[in-house]
This record gives sequence, C-alpha cells and structure tokens, in this order.
Amino acid sequence: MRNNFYSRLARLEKTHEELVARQNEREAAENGNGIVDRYKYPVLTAAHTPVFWRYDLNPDSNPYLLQRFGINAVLNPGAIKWNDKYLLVARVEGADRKSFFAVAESPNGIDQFKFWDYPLQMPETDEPDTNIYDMRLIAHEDGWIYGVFCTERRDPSAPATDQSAAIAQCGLARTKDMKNWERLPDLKTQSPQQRNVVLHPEFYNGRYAFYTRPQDKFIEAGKGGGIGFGVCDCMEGAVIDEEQVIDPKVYHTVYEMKNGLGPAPIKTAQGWLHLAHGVRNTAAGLRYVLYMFMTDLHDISKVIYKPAGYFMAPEGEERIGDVSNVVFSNGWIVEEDGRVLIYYASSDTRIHVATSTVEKLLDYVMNTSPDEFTSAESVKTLTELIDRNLSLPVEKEEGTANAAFAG
Ligand code: M1P
Repeated sequence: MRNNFYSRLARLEKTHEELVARQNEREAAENGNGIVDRYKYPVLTAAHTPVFWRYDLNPDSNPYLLQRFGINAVLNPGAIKWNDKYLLVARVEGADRKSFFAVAESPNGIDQFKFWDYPLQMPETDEPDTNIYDMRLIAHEDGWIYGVFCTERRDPSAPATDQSAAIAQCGLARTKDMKNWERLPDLKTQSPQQRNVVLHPEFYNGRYAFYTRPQDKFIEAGKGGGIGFGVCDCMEGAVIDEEQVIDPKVYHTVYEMKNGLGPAPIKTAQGWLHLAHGVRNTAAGLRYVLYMFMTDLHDISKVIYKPAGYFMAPEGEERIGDVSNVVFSNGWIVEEDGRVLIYYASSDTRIHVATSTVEKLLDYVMNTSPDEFTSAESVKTLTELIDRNLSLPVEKEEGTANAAFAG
C-alpha cells in the first residue's frame, strides 16, 4: 500500500514540476492581428496549484492519496512587476466554488509561474465576504499597492427559497510587501451593486479616482452597465457620491449588454490607455471580448479614442470552459522598454499571456476607425480603406499585398 502511495505521489510531483517548468512558445505572428501576440500554453491552470494544496501527503491519514481539496479553475489575475519578478494575484476557485487569491511568480512573465506556498490571507470587514475575486493591483502614487476586488455576499433581503440572489460590492485592501494585507472598508457608491472597480494610479485633482461599473442586479446591469467614474477623498472609508458613466453600453456593439474596466490604465504621452471587456448576448449565452480605448491625459474621464469592436476574442481552446466564450482581463504589466504583457483568462478556466508594446497599442487605439453603429457606416469605413489600398503605387516585390492586383 505504502509503495503505491509513494509511486503515485512521485508521478504527481513529477507531472507538476514538468508543467511549471514548461517553456512557453509565442504563436506565429502571421496568425494574429498584429496588435498582440498570443502564446501556445496557458500560464496558469488548476493543475499549476501545488500538489500539497490538493492532497494530504500523509500516508496514515490519506492511504489512497486522494485529493482532499479540489481546485476547479485559476483565472482573472491582477498583475504587477515586483522586485524584478512578475507576480499574478490569481483568482483560484475551489471545487466548492469559493474563490480566493493566491500569488504566482515567474522570472520572465511568460512561463514558469509558480504559486507561493500559501494563498493570500485576506482580512475581513465587519461583514464577512462569502466570495472574493478579480483583484486589480494598483501601485498608487500615494506609496501603497492597492488590491481592488469584488466581494460577494448573499442578498439579505432574498427569501429563503432563493439561494442565488447575491450582492456584489467593491472590496479594498492594501499592502507594501505583497504579503501582509490591510483590509479597508468596502467602497460605497450610490449603486446597489458594483463589479469591475479599478483605482486610478495617480491622484486626480488631489483626490482618489475610481472607475466603476454600476449595476442594478447581480448579472444584468439594468440601468447601470457602463464604465463609470467617480472621485473620493480617502481610502479609509472611501465614498463616491457621484458616478458619471464615461463609456456606456450601446445597442448592437460588443459591449451592448455590459462592460467593465480591466486593469488600471497605462499612462502615455498621448493619453491613458485602457483595456476593458465588453459583453453581448447571443443564442449561445453571453460572449465576453476585450476592447481598448484612450482617455485624455488631463481630463481622465473623457474618452478621446475608441476603436470599433474588439481586439481580442476567444479563440480555439479559449472558447471552452466553465463559462464558455469568455476572455476577461484585469492585469497587465508594462516594461521599461515599452513591452506590455497582457494577462487574460479564457472561459473562466485558465490564464494566458499575450504580448504587445505601448507603441503598437497606441497605434491601434489612435488609428483604428471608431464604431459608427450601423452597417452602412461600417461599409463606408471599409470602402475607404479599400480605396486607399487599391490606389497605392504597385509594389514590384513579390508577396506584397497589392502585388496580386498588379496585372
Ligand atoms: O463569467 C464571466 C465574468 O463575469 C463577471 O464579469 P461581469 O461582471 O462583467 O459580468 C465576473 O464574475 C468575472 O469574474 C467573470 O469572468
């Protein structure tokens, strides 16, 4: 019996070590849209969680080496570069459906992500959380690193017959070392529910600024559902009195049903670059895609560029998982040389990385046509592009786009 235990354990540990050590491979650029490069393997999955999280390794108490703590999925991470390491604060979801946070660290941001030994110990407020998830990590200019996340609790007004009515609100915590977290009171807004709240990394007119996502119900946004903006005076009891929707949901777009900001925006000389998710309904259920926009450097609530549609949608195996047809991102890292690592989860199941540069993302956001909201306008935009392309001087070099039309 003991022999079986130890040989099975050796196999489990070897498989885990090989998975964590596996090198990632960038997908061929010509298969992509030029804006981002995807990678062959997810960077974190449920199988990346340590064997000693999932199994009791004592042969006396677990002679059959059964899993004692099931992990269902690893998704939606906040991201930060910390002491030259790439850290993801992942949402780890147990087989019991409860999510918690855990830090995984990589030397290069592309592969070899390894979980720290213990999950993050998040202190509670006076009103304990039932479920916590989707942390945005913000290194604020006040010197703290904030974790802004969703805290979910049962709706206390729901009858006992309804065990799924929930209220989502914005939880706040902060740290200086990524290990010890101070929990702050939840953010208060006028909205009955909040999800996808993000703290702006700089003071705005001397105040803290938040991007919000007001919503009436837990899933349907109701009269909320756009990306909101509001300011408050302090983080120790943060209250936003007034929320202004700066990026609304719009009929017949990829963000028709709801949207939400991803990570905190990236500051550039041209404006603040934002990454968000948009949700539309389909006969097969909700479809989540990623889109970008830019806000003004000085009036940070003013959207100044917004390309039509999405720049990332679920592809291949990304389309399948616990909540299929979803890509969702709440973490990215900008390197000093302008490289951008975008961490995104697919179908609420696993985490991937895609890479780009600030320069490319600026080009994409500033030079891609906006959505004009009708088929006729889309045809006009496309026709103008075709006209411009077909009137280019004929290139003689083989393989160039218009060589085929050279006649
Ligand atoms: O299941 C898809 C996503 O749904 C929620 O996002 P939103 O509030 O925009 O609908 C979140 O629960 C998110 O974690 C999840 O990935």
